[in-house]
Amino acid sequence: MKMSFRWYGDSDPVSLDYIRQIPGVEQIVSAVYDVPVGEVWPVANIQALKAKIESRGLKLEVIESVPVHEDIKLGKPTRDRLIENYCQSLRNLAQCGIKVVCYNFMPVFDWTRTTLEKELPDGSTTLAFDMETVNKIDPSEGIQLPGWDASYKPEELKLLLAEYSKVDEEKLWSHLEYFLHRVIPVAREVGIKMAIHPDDPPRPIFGLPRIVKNRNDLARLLAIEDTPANGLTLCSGSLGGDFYNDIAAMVREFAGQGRIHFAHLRNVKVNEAGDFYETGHRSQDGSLDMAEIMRAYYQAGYDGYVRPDHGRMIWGETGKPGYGLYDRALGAVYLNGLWEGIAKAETAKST
Ligand code: DNO
Repeated sequence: MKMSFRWYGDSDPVSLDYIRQIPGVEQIVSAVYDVPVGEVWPVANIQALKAKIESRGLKLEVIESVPVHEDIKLGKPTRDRLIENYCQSLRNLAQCGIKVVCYNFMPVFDWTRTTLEKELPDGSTTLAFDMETVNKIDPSEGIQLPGWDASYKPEELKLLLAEYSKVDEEKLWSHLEYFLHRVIPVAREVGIKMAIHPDDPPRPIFGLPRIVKNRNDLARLLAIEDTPANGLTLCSGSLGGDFYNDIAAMVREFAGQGRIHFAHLRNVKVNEAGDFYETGHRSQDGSLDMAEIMRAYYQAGYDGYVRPDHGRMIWGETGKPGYGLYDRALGAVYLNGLWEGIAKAETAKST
C-alpha cells in the first residue's frame, strides 16, 4: 500500500515540511482549489501543485476531489457541457501523472457533522454526528459545518434544496449513471481510476437523497460501468457510520475484485441508531476492528493508496476540523505498524 496524507494547499496550517517528517508518508493527496466547480482544471495549475509537492520530496498521484457540479447531480440540461469539462480535467490530470481521482455524488452537502468539538474523556476534541440534532437544523439558514460549501448564499441554498425536492433516490441513481457512462470511458482511455467516496453519514439528511451508503449500493455502482476505471474510495469511517455495515467484508469483496483504489482509514464509535463520534485510529478506540480491516486489505493483495483519515484535536492543536497534524500523523504510524505486523505474520504463515 502507498501511505498518503491530505494537504489543503498553501492555506493549510499543516505544511508540506511537517508532513514529510511523518515516517512512512510518501504521497500527498490534494486538489486545485482555485478553479470554480464545473470549470476545467488547467494543466498549468495542476503542474504548479505537483511541482510544489515534489520540491519537498513527496509525490502527487491522487486527487481529492474533482467536485461534481450540482447541475450534473440534478440532471439539468447544462450537464453535458459540465461533464465535458470534467472529462477535460481528467485528461489534463492524466497528462500530469495523476492516477486516481476521488469524487462524491452527495447532493449539496459533503460530509456533515453536528458537533466539531465534542470533548472526549482524555480532553481531546472530536467530530460527532447525531440524527436528532440534524433533524432540528434548517440547512437554508446557512449553518457552518465542515463539509459544507460556504459559497452558497442562503437564498441560493433555498433554491437548490427546492430543486432537489424533485430528485428521489432512483432519479439520483439515473443521474449518476448518465455521468459515469460518459466519464468512465474517458478515464479508462487516459489511465485514471475514478474512486467514488461514500456518503457521510451514510443516510439521507435534510430530506436529500443519498445513494452510496452500504455494500449493495457499492455493488450497484460498480456494475454501472464494470471496469476498474470505475472504482471506490473505501472510507471506513463514513461507511462505519452505519452500525450494520461490515467494512472488512466490503474490503475483501471489492479489493478482491480490484475495485478499491483509495482507502480512507479511521475509526468511529457508533450506536445502532447511527449516531457516532470519531475516535483515535486504533481498534481499541472505536467500534471498527481496524486490524481486521487492514488484514482484509493485505490478504486481498491491496497495493493502492491509503490515508489516515480525520484525527481528533490533541496537544492543544487548533485548525481545520478533523485535519490537524498530530492525530493524523499518529494514525499513519499506527496503520503502517499494523501493516508491517500483518505482513510479517502472513509471510511466516506461508513459509
Ligand atoms: C472528509 C472527506 C470528504 C471527501 C469527499 C470526496 O473528510 O473524506 O470531504 O474528500 O467527500 O469527494
